[in-house]
This record gives sequence, C-alpha cells and structure tokens, in this order.
Amino acid sequence: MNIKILKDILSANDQIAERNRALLDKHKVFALNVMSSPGAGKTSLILDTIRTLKKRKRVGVIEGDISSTIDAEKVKKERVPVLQINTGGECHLDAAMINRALENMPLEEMDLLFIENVGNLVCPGEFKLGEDRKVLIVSAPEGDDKIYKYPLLFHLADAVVVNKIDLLPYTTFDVDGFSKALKGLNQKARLFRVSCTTHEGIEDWTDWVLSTMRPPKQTSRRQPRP
Ligand SMILES: Nc1nc2c(ncn2[C@@H]2O[C@H](COP(=O)(O)OP(=O)(O)OP(=O)(O)O)[C@@H](O)[C@H]2O)c(=O)[nH]1
Ligand SMILES: [Mg+2]
Repeated sequence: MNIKILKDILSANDQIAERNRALLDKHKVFALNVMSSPGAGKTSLILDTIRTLKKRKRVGVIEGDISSTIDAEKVKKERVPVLQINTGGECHLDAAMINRALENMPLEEMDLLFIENVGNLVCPGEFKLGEDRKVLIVSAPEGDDKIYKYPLLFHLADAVVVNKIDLLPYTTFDVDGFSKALKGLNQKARLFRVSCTTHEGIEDWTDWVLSTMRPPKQTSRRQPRP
C-alpha cells in the first residue's frame, strides 16, 4: 500500500512537471535543475554563471531551501529576477512548488532559468520539476566516493560539475577515477572541473550551457531532450 501511495505522489508530480515544461516551452525559457549536497557550490556556480552570461542571456533564478532567504539575497545583488522557495522541512523541491514559483516570475523577460534545489544528494532525484537539464555538483572535499554511495543522481544527470578544484591538493579526490566511474554509470553526462573561487573551468561550463540551450528567441525551436 505504501508503495502505491508513493507511486501516486510521483505520478501526480510528473503531471505538474509536464505543465511546468509546457509553460517554460511557451515562453522559450530553458531550465536547469541544479542539485548537490549542502555546500558543494550550487549558489556559487549559479552566481559565476550569471556574471559570465549576463550580457548574452537573460537569467532568472528560483532558490530552494528548507528555510532562509540567504541565497536569494546573494542572487538579487546580480539584478536578475529571483524567487525563494522555503520548503519548510521538505528535503527537495517538487513540481507544484515550481509551478507556483513560475506563476510569479517574469518568464517573458528570461531565456535561462536556474532552479537551485535543496542541498541533498538523494531526494531531489525522485522529483521531476519540468526542467530541460539536470546538473549535479560534487565538490572535491566531499570525496570521490559519493558516486558509489548516491548513484541515482549521478545516473540521471546531464552534466556533472566537480567544484572546488582549487582544493584538490588538500584532498584525496581522484578526478580521473571519478571520471571513469561516471562513464560506467552514465554515458551521456558531461563532466566539468571548475573552481568558483579561482574561476578555473567556468568558461568550459558556460560554453556547455550556451550550447545545450535552444537557439535564440524568435527563430528558435526547443531542442529535444536527450
Ligand atoms: N575553495 C572553494 N570554495 C568554494 C568554491 N565554491 C564554493 N565555495 C565555498 O563553499 C561554500 C558553500 O558554497 P555555496 O555556493 O553556498 O554552496 P551551496 O551548494 O549553494 O550550499 P547550500 O545552498 O547551503 O546547499 C561557500 O563558503 C563558498 O564560498 C570553490 O570552487 N572553491
Ligand atoms: Mg545555495
């Protein structure tokens, strides 16, 4: 019975995610669902990406946290539309939360939407939001074993970002070994090595963001999902 209830919740979530998807399609907004454990660098990567792409793309951000507006305040300083969702205890965002957020965002004025999920390497993987791509960040100090311990998100990701590479000399994180493990689990995921502190690797990352987005508005058609 419990399993049936969980299935019902997930299928209701998927239906709302499809509605989000249709709304984003209508406004030609490309959405990235950014996930990681707490503190791996979701907000830092979003901020660095905004600073790099701001002149070329109109960016908006939905911030998901259990509580506080700390991340939304940081994004607001970049003068882009931002909306904070406080889940009040839930360890992930769901499609209904995003649906309400989208109703309150100026979608006509946006090309690219970052959705920062709640810091968690497990639950966000179960809930589709209507996003175009899933981005997973793992940071060097967390350890390269996370791919074995929390495989679902690594399996689902379209891009995996190893962040805080400036700290690699002080950790045992083996990037080559991690890269091999990722290939074994998920052939399609692109791997990026970045530091949001030194900005190393950020250009490779933002080049991918631009290339995976649809062509500019007016002439554009949505690219198929991988
Ligand atoms: N050394 C180093 N520190 C970083 C890097 N990226 C982020 N940080 C630091 O890591 C801490 C957490 O970064 P955030 O961007 O807030 O991480 P987050 O994933 O958004 O965290 P939550 O929203 O709390 O889950 C901050 O103190 C950042 O300054 C990096 O590339 N190198
Ligand atoms: Mg954050």
